[in-house]
Amino acid sequence: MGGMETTHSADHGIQAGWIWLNGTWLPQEEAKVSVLSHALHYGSSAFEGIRAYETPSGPAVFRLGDHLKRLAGSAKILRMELPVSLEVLSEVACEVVRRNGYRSCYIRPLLFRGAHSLGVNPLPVPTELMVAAWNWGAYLGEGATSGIKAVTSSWIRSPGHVLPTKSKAGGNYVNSSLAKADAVSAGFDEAILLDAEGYVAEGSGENVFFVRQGRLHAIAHSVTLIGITRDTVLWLAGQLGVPVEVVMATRDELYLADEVFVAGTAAEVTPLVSLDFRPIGDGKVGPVTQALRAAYLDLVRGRRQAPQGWLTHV
Ligand code: PPE
Repeated sequence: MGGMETTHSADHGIQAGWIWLNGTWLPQEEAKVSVLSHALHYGSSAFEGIRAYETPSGPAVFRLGDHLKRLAGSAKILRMELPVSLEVLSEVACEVVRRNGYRSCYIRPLLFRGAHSLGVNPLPVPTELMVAAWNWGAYLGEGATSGIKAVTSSWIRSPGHVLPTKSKAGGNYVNSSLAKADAVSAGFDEAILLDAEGYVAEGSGENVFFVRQGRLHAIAHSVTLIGITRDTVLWLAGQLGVPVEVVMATRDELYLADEVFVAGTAAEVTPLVSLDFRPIGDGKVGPVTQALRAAYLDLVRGRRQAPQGWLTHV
């Protein structure tokens, strides 16, 4: 810990190969937008983060339909129009995996207001759509298996009457980025943000869970993104016979928990071994987290029976 550069987070240099932009497949170097794009000036965009995994029957996208439904929801909240149907978008998401020859990858659809007119009013500006994919390893570094060190951020999760936290709006991520940058500069791997009332909200890019006396506690949605991984983890807990509660929690409830972990598409299931300089439990990855993480990785890789529609083979 200590230096400005110290972080377990991987260097996410992007090699995206073929990118789909407004209906055309382009090499990364040619997939460009104008510096006058509305989204660049005002954060008027919405995105998704989806993973495809290698399964015994070839690459498959995990919960593609649910991610695209959430993108449509983000668009609705932001009064943006999806330029193509979800069926077309679903096909493009599979094609971006095939065309780039990935066995597994991260898929990023991005809806954004392009270059038409500037000024805060977004309504005159048509929405554009891009889909790219790249290799994204462990989002939070080696800590994915050995556990990460997190810190409660001094940045507060934007309340729902400040920003629409149920949309994956580009602009919302100014909040996450501020928290993440401070955490990383202070030598931590991730930031946990509280809401305006002081309750635990979420990580900069994940939902938060904790375990106490064998019961899994998920944080209530309040001002958080409705995580698809969170939903998957709750389903898996049911499968594994782990009792579940959905709660509001203060930061000190996390200090007293036996286990704490964060979950998201990029982060998958990542254990916390310390929070705000306090070890979580005995400072090692706990058994419930371990079991859920293993079950999650089996599920996404087609090695555990998944509900209908969760795996889309490309
Ligand atoms: N909260 C936030 C703020 C968030 O960004 C994510 C995903 C989640 C919760 C979990 O959502 P889900 O992926 O549906 O389980 N964060 C995405 C972006 C990360 C990034 O750095 O970019 C992701 O994990 O893809």
